[in-house]
Amino acid sequence: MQTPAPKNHLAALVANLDEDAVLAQVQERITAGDDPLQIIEECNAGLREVGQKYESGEYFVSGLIMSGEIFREVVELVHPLLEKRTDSDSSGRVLIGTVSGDIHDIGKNMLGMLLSCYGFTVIDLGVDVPPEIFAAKAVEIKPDIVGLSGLITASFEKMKETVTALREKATASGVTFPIIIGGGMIDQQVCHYVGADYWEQDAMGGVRLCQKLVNRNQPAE
Ligand code: B12
Repeated sequence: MQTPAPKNHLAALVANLDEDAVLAQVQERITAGDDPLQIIEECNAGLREVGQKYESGEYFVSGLIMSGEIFREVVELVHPLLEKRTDSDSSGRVLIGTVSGDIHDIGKNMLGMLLSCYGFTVIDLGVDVPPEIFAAKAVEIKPDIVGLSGLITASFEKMKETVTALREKATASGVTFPIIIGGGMIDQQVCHYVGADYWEQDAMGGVRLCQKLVNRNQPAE
């Protein structure tokens, strides 16, 4: 269990869903020249606390949706600074989407926003994406990494179908990319079952994994 941050800290303001105070502090810190990624990390800590409050029954679904909205607004403020720091395609391209039959997208959107904050180009196929669309887009776009999101038990089967379709189409077209999966109930066992290469518990872990995978593909200097 994470220790809650002091009241006026950014993480605590996010955890308390204090939208105005969050945006005011972010704006102040941007003006003061604070590191934008530090701001994102603190907001991410606040989001984890929101998740815990939901699990403990203190927050309802509306709280989760609200926190996603606050995070989106923070990213909007911080993003221009990050764009200045990274050349547009420097970190690689990640194709993401929520698998067929599943419409949950708060977590996927967070992953997409965080990836773009860290300089990745994100192509988001949205929710309820059929396996054949995922596969066709992957072959067309040739991403460095494909990320599948799924929150409901029924998604496991669809993830398996999507991974199979991605691999078949990629092999036939001579394209390669690692497949990572994520979402609330994903673990090593699910990863093994669906045949993905990697899994991650949270979006920040997903960013770190993508950084590792892309660096592995860089030619040695
Ligand atoms: C919000 C929510 C909804 C909202 C979704 C709004 C939206 N736009 O997404 C609404 C109300 C629409 C909804 C609908 C339904 N829901 Co719902 N929902 C939830 C809830 C409460 C929170 C999910 C969420 O957004 N969490 C916050 C985000 C930030 O967390 P996250 O998604 O896990 O993402 C994090 C990580 O997992 C990771 N991540 C996510 N994706 C990926 C991908 C990659 C590649 C990586 C690296 C990381 C990553 O990054 C995020 C940040 O760290 C969960 C309960 C829960 N505890 O998860 C139930 C839950 C997922 N829902 C559930 C169900 C059953 C449904 C419905 C079927 C209900 C119904 N009877 O109609 C429908 C689904 C319809 C469908 N076909 O999809 C069940 C699933 C149970 C099961 N075993 O299948 C849950 C677990 C609730 C429960 N305890 O019963 N839901």
